[in-house]
Amino acid sequence: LAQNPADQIRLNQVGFYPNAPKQALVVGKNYENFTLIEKESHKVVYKGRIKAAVKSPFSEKYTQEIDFSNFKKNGSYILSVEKLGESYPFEIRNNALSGVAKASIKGYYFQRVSEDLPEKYAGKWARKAGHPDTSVLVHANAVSTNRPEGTRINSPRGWYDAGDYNKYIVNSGITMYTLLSALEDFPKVANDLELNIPESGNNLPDLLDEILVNLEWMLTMQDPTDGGVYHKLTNANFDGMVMPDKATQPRYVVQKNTIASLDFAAVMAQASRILKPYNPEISSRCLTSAESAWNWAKANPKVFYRQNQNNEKFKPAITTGGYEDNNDTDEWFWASAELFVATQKSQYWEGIASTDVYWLPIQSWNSVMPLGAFSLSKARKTLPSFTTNKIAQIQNTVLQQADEMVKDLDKPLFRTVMGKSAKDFMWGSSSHAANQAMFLLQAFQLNPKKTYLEAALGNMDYLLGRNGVGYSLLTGYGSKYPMHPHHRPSIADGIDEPVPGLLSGGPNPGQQDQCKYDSKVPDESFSDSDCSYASNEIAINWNAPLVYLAMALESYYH
Ligand code: 9MR
Repeated sequence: LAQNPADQIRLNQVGFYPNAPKQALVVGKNYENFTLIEKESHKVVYKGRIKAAVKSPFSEKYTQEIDFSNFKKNGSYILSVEKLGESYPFEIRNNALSGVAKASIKGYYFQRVSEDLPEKYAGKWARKAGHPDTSVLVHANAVSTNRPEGTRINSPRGWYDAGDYNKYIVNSGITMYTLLSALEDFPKVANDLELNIPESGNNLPDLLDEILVNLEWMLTMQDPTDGGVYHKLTNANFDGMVMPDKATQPRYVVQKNTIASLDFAAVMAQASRILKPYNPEISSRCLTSAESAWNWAKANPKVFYRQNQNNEKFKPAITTGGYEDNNDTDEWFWASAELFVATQKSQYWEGIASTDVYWLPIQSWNSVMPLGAFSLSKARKTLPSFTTNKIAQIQNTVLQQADEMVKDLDKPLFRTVMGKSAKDFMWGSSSHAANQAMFLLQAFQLNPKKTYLEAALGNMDYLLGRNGVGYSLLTGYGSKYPMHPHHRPSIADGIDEPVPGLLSGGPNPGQQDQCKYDSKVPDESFSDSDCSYASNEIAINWNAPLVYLAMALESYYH
């Protein structure tokens, strides 16, 4: 079988920082020597031994590590493995990942709703505005006395969630948290990133301008008469594979519920804190909205969104993304944390004091306890002394888990935290890798151990090619990236290259779509085909931790 040697050398296909670890893997077990070659001159600039093979816990595959960390000279290079051949090219330079940071934020610009994307900003991916969302029906399952059946509301802008054209509050929750945190934690990097978006050149960082697009949409999803927040703004059914302006099905807001209201309250409270220095007026509007959403949740504490049950009672049936979540403990905790940090009112401390945080999952759209833990840890020095012990315990949990994550990193298949367990390969596994890294970076901010930072960098390498599929999972970046993501504009626009700066979901052995996969092995279960929504879609909550990670690395390693 003729194989491209570059596909057997798994490495970050974009770039390495001069003063950071530099590793690649070769798939196989008997390779011995490698050389580093300068791309232009084709001169050998460094030589080394390839390490002993590690067997995959998931298959019969072996990988061997190549380490060239000691080589620190800026330039463009390729690795050559004796008896195999050459890798894809990559760079070593300061700001090695600034392109990735910029592109992953610009990805949100390409997801904008209700707005033309002119060539000036969107290049060959220019397109017409889709979904004005100026006349959105209140669905039968969402009517109230103040908004009776037939009511229409104005809820424009925001970002399309993913490869589909709907807008979901729950998923906007963690997405906005993550982007706002990137702005809060790395303001200097944010200031330096020029995205070429319509707002570029105003006084705000482009990242903040982009965040405001979705923040303003979120604010319209709150019923001003009672503070409750709708679950999503959606079609009844997913659109066909058409451009946004050709997708004209009626739009609805559906059922206000507890979890959506709490996610909203958390984001708005966090935004009120972070936006204060930039725009005091929006900041105070966010806080008012946060508190009224919280009050709605208090008065309606167990209203869960259940799409199928709703469909039995209300027409039209809604069949788009569910984002259903059965457990509200973490949303209460997160909203309490953000509201307490923003106001220091004791009513918000109760939910924190009564929650044990002896263990934290990796954050995801339906698992937001860590977000509250991170915000409390960050704010600890500004909070009253009665909070000290509790927050110390929470911080301890973050640090202990980070210590667990970085243990024995010379043993897993990709020598990364990502992939230590087969469970890492779920729907949207790429975001899991980025979220693990973000978790480690929270630990790094609490206790600057190099191993945390280096492990976060390792997960970035995973995302950009040191993985089981040999793709850089970010469209437009690296030599081999997904060409056919499940992303309606990329499918319908007639342009070969997909819209750039979007993170593919990545390997998912669940294979919940009906597409052709070449492998069932967890780390290889990926299909670069546009039918594969289970392994090759893109989503706003997947790009966000990549933005955070890229900005963090730019900040620490620049
Ligand atoms: O990211 C979501 C994943 O965790 C779920 O397992 C999956 C199935 O419910 O849905 C994913 O979210 C999708 C959403 O429902 C609709 N827009 C596209 C999202 C990414 O696939």
